Parts: sequence; C-alpha cells; structure tokens
Amino acid sequence: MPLIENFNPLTDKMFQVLDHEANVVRPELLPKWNDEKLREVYAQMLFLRLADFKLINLQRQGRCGSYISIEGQEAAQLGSGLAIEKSDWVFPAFRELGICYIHGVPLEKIALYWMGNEWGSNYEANVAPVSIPVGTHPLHAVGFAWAMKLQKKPTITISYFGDGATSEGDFYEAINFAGVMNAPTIFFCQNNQWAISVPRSKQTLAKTLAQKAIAAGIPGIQIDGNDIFAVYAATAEAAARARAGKGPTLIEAVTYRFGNHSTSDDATKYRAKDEIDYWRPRDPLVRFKLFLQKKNLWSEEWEQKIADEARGKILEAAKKAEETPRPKPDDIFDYLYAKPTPELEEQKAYLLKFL
Ligand SMILES: Cc1ncc(C[n+]2csc(CCOP(=O)(O)OP(=O)(O)O)c2C)c(N)n1
Ligand SMILES: [Mg+2]
Repeated sequence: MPLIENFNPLTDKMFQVLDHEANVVRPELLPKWNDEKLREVYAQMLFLRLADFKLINLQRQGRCGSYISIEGQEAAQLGSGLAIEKSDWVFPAFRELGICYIHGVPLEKIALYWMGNEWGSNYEANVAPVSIPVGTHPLHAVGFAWAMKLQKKPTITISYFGDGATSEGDFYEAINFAGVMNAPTIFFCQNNQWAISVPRSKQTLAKTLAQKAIAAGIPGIQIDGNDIFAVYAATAEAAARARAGKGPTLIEAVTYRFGNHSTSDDATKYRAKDEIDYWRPRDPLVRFKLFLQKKNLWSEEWEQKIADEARGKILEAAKKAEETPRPKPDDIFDYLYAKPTPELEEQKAYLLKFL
C-alpha cells in the first residue's frame, strides 16, 4: 500500500520505521540493505557528525568565516540523499552539509564555501548553490523539475528548507505551482523546531507542516526525521512517484537542531536546557547505533576505527581548503554572466587600475 498517498497529515501519527528505542515498527519498510551496507551508512552518518564538529572548530579558531551546523539532522539529510539518484538535482538551503556531501560535493569545497571562498561553489555534483535567502529556492527546484518534465527527462529535483521557510510566501507559490504543473519534485522540510530564536509553536497555528500540502492539492507526509529508515522509505517513494509522473510531495521531517542557529548565535539566550535533554536520546546517531547493537553489528573498537578514518579524511579536506588560493578581487566581474556586459568590463578595468 503506498505510504504517501494514504497518509493524512491532519490526523495520522508521524511515520516511523524505528521507534525511539530503535525497535522496528514497520519491518516491511526497512531498506533492503545487508549488514555491510548498514554499517557503511552508519559510518557515513558518523562522518557527517565529525565533519560538522570540525567546521565549527575551524570557525572558532578563526580559520573559517562562519558555519551553520547540521548536528541532529544527519539522518534527514543522509537518508534522503541515499534515496535519490546522483543524476537528480538538489536545491539546498544553508544548513545542508549532509545532503551536499552525500550528493557528491567534496568536503573541501563545502569548507571552502564557509571560508568565504566562492570557489567552494564550483563543483561537478548536481547541487545548486547554497540559498541563504530563506525559502526562495524551492521555486527554483520546481522550475527545474518542470523543465525536466518538458524535456521528458527522468531527472527529479529535491529542495531542502527549514520549518521557518514554510511561513514564506515563496514556499506557498512553490508548492502551488508544483501541483499545477505536476512537477517531478520533492519538498524536503527539515522541521528542526526553530527558526533562529523563533520556536515552531510561534511560527504557525498549523498542527503539522506537512498539512500545508493540502491547500496545494499535493500529498504531504510527516516523518520522524531522526529515523534514517523512515526518511529513506518516504523519500524513495516520493522520488518514485515523481519519476512516474505522479507529481510533487511535501515531506516534513521532524528533527532537532542541537547546536546554535549559526556560529554567530548563542541559543542559550532563548532555549531551555530541558528541551535539549528531551532530544538528546532522540539523536539520529544514537538511534542508528542502538539498532546496530541489537543486530550485533556495532562494537567500541569498530566505532573507534571508523571515527579515526573519518577524522583523517576530514583533516585532509580542511587542509586542501586552506591551501586553496583566495579568489582574485576581479573574479566578481568574470563570473557574474557568461559574457560580461560593457558596463562590467568598464568597472573591472576601473577596479584593476585602482588596485
Ligand atoms: C528571506 C530571509 N529572511 C530572513 C533571513 C534571516 N534568516 C536566516 S536563517 C533564518 C531562520 C530560518 O529558519 P528555518 O527555515 O527553520 O531553517 P533553519 O535555520 O532552522 O535550518 C532567518 C530568519 C534570511 N536569510 N532570508
Ligand atoms: Mg528551523
């Protein structure tokens, strides 16, 4: 029975495959992964956690301008990333280390971006540039998906955005237009409970964010975003629907932002410690580890080994990023348009003369 079409976002309970204690509650929806694959995916999740910590440290050491942490959101990004094809297009917001990396952006490029070096946005992967304006890029994903449909290509798109973004006008335009055009796209909302210092409860009276899909006439499903298997199952089905010409899906992945909003923020000013205590046991990495432990697939030594391997790779990426030359000041003129306008040429000449 299709999961998405039968989900009622007004009344149904958040979809889980694993409950909070890592018991399998929907065995038929577990991905068909063998033990080796399960361990590989866990190692990827740990890698993301450690890469995230490293970027925060680089910022604290003054080696990186700013950074926006994904701690707590690894399952949402990894699970969805594994459920789409590398030929599909990802439209990220700013808190997206996980999906960008999993979809093929090298870690050194991600680090470079946060070091303020625009060459960090220059890569081969099908990942659009980071969108800092909140909620504008789901529209780009819809337009791209519509173009793919017109060209009869099997490519789909997926946009990532937060709970806060669902209060933006652009979001409603995007889901509405996607519905009308039957665009092959997925709206992947990571409801991490906060839009900087504004809690989810003060953003909207809507009971779920998934129910916003109803107004656009498209399916919406609320899932446990800290349950990697729920994320994988829902995204895989949404992707299959899109590819089969059944149109867009809104996924609300319920998760939690453990860290500050960004490295410029101090969440202790507005967030009670109890709340973090509530979410700590719900950490996606903790849940995945519990699941592996129950299957006898986890040990202290193995965790140590994969963590060491991850740290080695992360250090190498950070080193590469730091050794990359800074952009030239006149790069801003060269990369704005494919062919610079006469005005830009004039401004560039002026700048070079000035320098
Ligand atoms: C259009 C726009 N308005 C305001 C901001 C400032 N701003 C940056 S992040 C943010 C909150 C976003 O919250 P949410 O969508 O839940 O994403 P999260 O940061 O939690 O991942 C705001 C208001 C912005 N970048 N763009
Ligand atoms: Mg948020």
